[in-house]
Amino acid sequence: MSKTIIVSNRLPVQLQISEGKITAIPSVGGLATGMKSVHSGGESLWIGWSGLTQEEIPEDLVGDIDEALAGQGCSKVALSQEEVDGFYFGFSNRTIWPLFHYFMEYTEFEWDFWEAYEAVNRKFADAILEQTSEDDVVWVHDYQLMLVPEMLRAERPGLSIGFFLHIPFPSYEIFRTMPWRREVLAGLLGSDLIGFHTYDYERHFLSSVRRILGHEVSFNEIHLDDRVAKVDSFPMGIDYKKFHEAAIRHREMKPGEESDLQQRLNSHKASTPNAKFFLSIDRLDYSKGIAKRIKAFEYFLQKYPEYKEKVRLIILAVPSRSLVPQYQLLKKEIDELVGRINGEISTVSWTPIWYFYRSLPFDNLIDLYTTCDIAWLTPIRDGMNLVAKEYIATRTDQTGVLLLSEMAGSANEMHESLLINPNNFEQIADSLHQAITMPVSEQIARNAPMQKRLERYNVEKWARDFMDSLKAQQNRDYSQVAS
Ligand code: ADQ
Repeated sequence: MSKTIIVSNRLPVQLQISEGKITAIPSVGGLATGMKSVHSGGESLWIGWSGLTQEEIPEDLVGDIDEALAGQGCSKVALSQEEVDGFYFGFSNRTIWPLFHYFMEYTEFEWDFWEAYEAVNRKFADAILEQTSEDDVVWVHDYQLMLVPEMLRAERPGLSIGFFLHIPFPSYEIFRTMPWRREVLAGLLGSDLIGFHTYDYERHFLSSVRRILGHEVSFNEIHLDDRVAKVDSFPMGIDYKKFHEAAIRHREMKPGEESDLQQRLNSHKASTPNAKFFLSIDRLDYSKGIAKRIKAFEYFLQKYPEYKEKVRLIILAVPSRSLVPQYQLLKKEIDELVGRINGEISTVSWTPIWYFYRSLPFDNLIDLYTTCDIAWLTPIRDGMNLVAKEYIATRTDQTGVLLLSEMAGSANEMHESLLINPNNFEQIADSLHQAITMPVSEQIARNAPMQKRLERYNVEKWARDFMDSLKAQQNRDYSQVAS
């Protein structure tokens, strides 16, 4: 029987070892959250790195770990600290991530990083080949593994291979600056199907393939020597039901059942009845524009001083890639900005910014989504942005306002939100004012169609659409394509 192999840099569980015991903690992040509902039970195998380096795993626990992972349908690729440094903290997060998010000034082109990236992609490919037979379907995820499809194709030409990129694919002018542009494109073209969140990313990719590799491209198909690779957009959805139903349960909670966070939010709401809460949730990443958002908040209070003591910005930033220098600098910048602004404009009864630098349990996310009047999600670049979708899914009475960046992939599907350019402080300040004063009827009129769309195009449908398209591609008769 053919099986589906999901491949990603990180497995959907995180292993921690303490006092000789192994604990598996669910991972935070778009991919882990999204694919959870797809990877259920024994019909698929998920291959990836466990999050622990070989040096961190005591030899006598290797067997226990493999067994624990196998129980969850997972199999690990073992990586050394040196490999993780070069491949993950190096090429993935200091070359590809900034380049693909248009942060040229942060992009480092280091040969050592590239060599580590190639070697680790090879390790992944070998691990996949070991567990796969010719009639299996392999779905490779994201920018850390762009060479894997071609490595698999070279060894097993008949394999059905799909690839999905979770981040933007940049324009040709940006992409072509990379010394290894040909290798990366060739790596991706080992796939039968290459998926992106939006049509724009797809277009950028096709343009690079045509101009850099010179392949013939017709519509969304790339003609290779012996086969055709298809490119398409699959905007990723969320587990709508999970978020919506959690919000319904949250609404039905009786006093006393609420979390500490919810009680604190309630008491602040009660003390200032007309106050509005703005919510900002992201991984702490420069692409998310958190520092800019804080500066825009300061500007908003200068332009609309009547909102002093009546609004509060709640920032939840999840620690991320804290070994990469750029992220350490950003953390420092945000700490300082929050400290300065709170120091300058707080009053005895009002702290304008609440800042949490941590990952929160799911129930607390629901507390925040359901309590905050305005979600302010304005990344500078974002492949999709699932938080925007999660916020709308939890608004069971359909109130609430979403302020969303035009630069997020999700803006394509959420055009009823207040779309803003994250660099335009005037527009942001005016949109916040519009959000605060928006009549409930308008909030509902905007949110209702978005909810419907999110419910229909949920993460299961996303995965199904991708898999169906991959299977259709596999069954194509190339003799007809060639004629
Ligand atoms: P991310 O950059 O991680 O994902 P995003 O799409 O917003 O960004 O997903 C974040 C996920 O983490 C959400 O599901 C959210 O619920 C969860 N989360 C956020 N803050 C949390 C907290 N404090 N505690 C617990 N959970 C938290 C990448 C790309 C995105 C793309 C996704 C999926 O960068 O553009 O949308 O992959 O493809």
